[in-house]
Amino acid sequence: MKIKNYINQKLKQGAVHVTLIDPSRQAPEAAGRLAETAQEVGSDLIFVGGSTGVAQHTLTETAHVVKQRASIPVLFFPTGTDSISFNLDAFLFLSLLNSRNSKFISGTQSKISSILKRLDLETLSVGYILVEPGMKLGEIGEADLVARDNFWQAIGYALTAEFMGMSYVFLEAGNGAAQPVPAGMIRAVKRELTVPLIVGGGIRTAIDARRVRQAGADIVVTGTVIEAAGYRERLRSILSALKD
Ligand code: 1GP
Repeated sequence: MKIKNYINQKLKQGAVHVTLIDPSRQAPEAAGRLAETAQEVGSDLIFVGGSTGVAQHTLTETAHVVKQRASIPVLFFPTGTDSISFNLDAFLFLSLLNSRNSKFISGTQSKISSILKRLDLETLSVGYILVEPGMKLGEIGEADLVARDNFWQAIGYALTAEFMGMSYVFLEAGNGAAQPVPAGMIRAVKRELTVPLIVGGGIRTAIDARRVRQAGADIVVTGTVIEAAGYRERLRSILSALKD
């Protein structure tokens, strides 16, 4: 419960920001520097993962270096990959609720749950919902994407997650999406939920971040924004939009 408590404490103070580090996008050392910068500008958590087809050794090494360089919690984010990291602070136990393939809903999870139990690794259960455009994650996860104007379907999945006892609901537009999940959808889902709402995908600017936050996102995830030059300033402005 250590990480969950940490997040709860942070949520009492306002929005929580997560920096997603994709191990396939840079060398482990560079990932370590990104983690350090993320922490320095005020990110609350780091997710490592989210890549399609990252080699196990790259993931393990990246996780190791990121953990060394950052003192904020680092969580494993297991989307679209068979590689797994057990050496972080907690494990996002994600179920892709709108997948057509049961492997992504509970199949893969059932193969690793005993290991997680034996390792005594903290798990955070997340109802993961892919919204258009979904990007590569939508393809790999064989998702029946929620249409951007179908607020009722988004609410339906989000409440399903809550009624199933999941700790978080995650509305995901996909890594590298041109736009975030629509503000109207976030607002509609947030109105019905009691568990914290995570929103990610396509959030690149302070304006995006503020819009998503004001619509009701409790936890905001950004990834791509750190993958180009000038990322420190961009991240800083996103953080100030979220924390002011
Ligand atoms: C994590 O997929 C997101 O939830 C990250 O998306 O890379 O578009 O920020 P971006």
